[in-house]
Amino acid sequence: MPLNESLANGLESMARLMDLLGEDSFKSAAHARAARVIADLPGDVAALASDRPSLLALPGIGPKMADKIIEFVTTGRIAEHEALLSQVPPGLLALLEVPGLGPKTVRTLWQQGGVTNLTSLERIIADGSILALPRMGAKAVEKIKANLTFAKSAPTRLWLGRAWTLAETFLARVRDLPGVAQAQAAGSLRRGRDTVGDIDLLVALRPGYESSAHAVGEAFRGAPDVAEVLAAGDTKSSVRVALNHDAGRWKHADGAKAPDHTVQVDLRVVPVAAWGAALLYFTGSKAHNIRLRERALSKGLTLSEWGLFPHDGDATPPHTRGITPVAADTEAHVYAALGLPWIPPEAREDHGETDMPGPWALVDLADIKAELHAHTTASDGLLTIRELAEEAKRRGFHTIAVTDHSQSSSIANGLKPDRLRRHLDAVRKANDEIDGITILAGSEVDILADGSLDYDDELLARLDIVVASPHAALSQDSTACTERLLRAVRHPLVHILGHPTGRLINRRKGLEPDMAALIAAAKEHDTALEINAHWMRLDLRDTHVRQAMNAGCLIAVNTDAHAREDFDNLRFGVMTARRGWVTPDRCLNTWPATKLHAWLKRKGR
Ligand code: DGT
Ligand code: CA
Ligand code: CA
Ligand code: ZN
Repeated sequence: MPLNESLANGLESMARLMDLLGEDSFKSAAHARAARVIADLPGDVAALASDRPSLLALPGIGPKMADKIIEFVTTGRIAEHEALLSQVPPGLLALLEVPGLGPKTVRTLWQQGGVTNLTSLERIIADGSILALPRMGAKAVEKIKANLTFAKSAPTRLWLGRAWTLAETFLARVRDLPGVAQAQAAGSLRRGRDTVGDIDLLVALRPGYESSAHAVGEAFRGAPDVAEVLAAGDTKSSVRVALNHDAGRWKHADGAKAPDHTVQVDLRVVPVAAWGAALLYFTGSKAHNIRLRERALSKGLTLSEWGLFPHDGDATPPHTRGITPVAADTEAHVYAALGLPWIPPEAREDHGETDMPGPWALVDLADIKAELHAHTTASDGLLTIRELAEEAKRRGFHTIAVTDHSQSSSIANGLKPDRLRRHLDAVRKANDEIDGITILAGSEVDILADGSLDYDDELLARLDIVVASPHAALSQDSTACTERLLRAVRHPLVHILGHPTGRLINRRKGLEPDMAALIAAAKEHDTALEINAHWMRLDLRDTHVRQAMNAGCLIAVNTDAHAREDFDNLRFGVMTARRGWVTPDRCLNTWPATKLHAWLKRKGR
């Protein structure tokens, strides 16, 4: 829904600009909130805008906001937004993208230090004049410097979640064309890597439809946002796509329409008879492919993207000589002919997967029956307890945990103890009233810098579930953060360690604890480690998940839902779990309700 998205971006941008201009923080917060409400609308905002009362019925939309929304829908712009933009140097907005630079700091740098862009910021750091500004001690400046370096060296690999959505829009354009038997993503996207270098798509045509390749290529290259066509053959196309900045919940809308990221999308069109071999080849990884080719040779066979053929020593490729392949149509057939079970794409990294006897039974999206980390309007979520529960039920879950933020997370409207007590009552009441799902009363409690928790034990003991997560002090050194996280993992009332490192992909590194120590403690104290499924987080990351699996730990895959569509991120968490070879028995979210609830009750008691 592009109109909703551009309106939400516009309102979010207005909030940012107001912060930069030092305007009333309630006003800016109202715009940020309205942006999220619009972004979360299930329907088209244009329809709503023609009916003012229904617009006013939305949470957080007052008469003035309604006017702005109507203005945008009818004229495509908001005059106030443009007025705000004209007051702020455009280069300043890019500064907000630097991790650790909030609107307040950027405002000080601008108003008092004359900074208008990255270059002038670097200049006042280099000549030391930044130190004369308020709250700019040597330590704070060091941190800005480090973040600037990080921001500039940030890899251009694209987030898994963004790549997935983009791939879907391309696939949808070709999937239903005549003769198309298969259309699927391959490459690192199919393997579920947390970021992708480019997007590889594969289409198979039915026999007799070879000429359809032309139409497929045209539809592919005609996709919206294609900035450049790099290759335009019938069986091979390549384009460059311009992406507008959208970091979801961490979006720093910059108002500007200029894209800040481009990504290449490759398309191959193959005959359906070679689908399996082609999909296998283009899924990779390269290292996995090489392993399979070696295995083929050792069996007197040769493997290519065209199929698995007898190795006859002829240098001309067998598929061009009309030789019948031993296997080519499905991946399973190719693997079987190599004496292997079908290997899940997420495990194809040459990390020992070809030594496994199989069959593989990794955790699957359909296995997930519980969400154990979610926020409501009580803190920074968009859904009420009831809405959250209904959404979870609709998704087929037997359990949803309400885990709003704790008191120290003040920007996320964390709950003070007395407010938490009342919230717990409300959750328990909702649980009594709503059938078909268990609503757990919990908290996402902050792990403070010293490893203590943000509520006392008496209060924590009243909760059905405690997810303990680090949110602040994320540049702590490795020794300090290991101690900090260990304290939380050992705490008898903690069930799950939430997003353990606090990293935001392409944004901030997060903590770098001694993972082996953390994993050993998690195993010893029966504390589950979370894979936060948001594609900006994917934290734990795949390699740590594999370590945790090897050590016998329990894993939780949670979406950390703040809005309805956040539940869709679950697949990215599951892919990360599969990359760590997580089996359903070790993933809390797949357990039957009775087993899960018993485990939660047993812990710490
Ligand atoms: P990326 O795009 O950097 O995130 O990683 P991939 O794995 O998607 O790599 P990409 O896009 O270069 O190639 C897609 C797949 O095609 C790759 O996973 C395996 C296959 N492939 C590409 N080049 C080679 C090659 O030189 N040898 C072999 N065996 N396979 C290759
Ligand atoms: Ca790729
Ligand atoms: Ca590629
Ligand atoms: Zn959190």
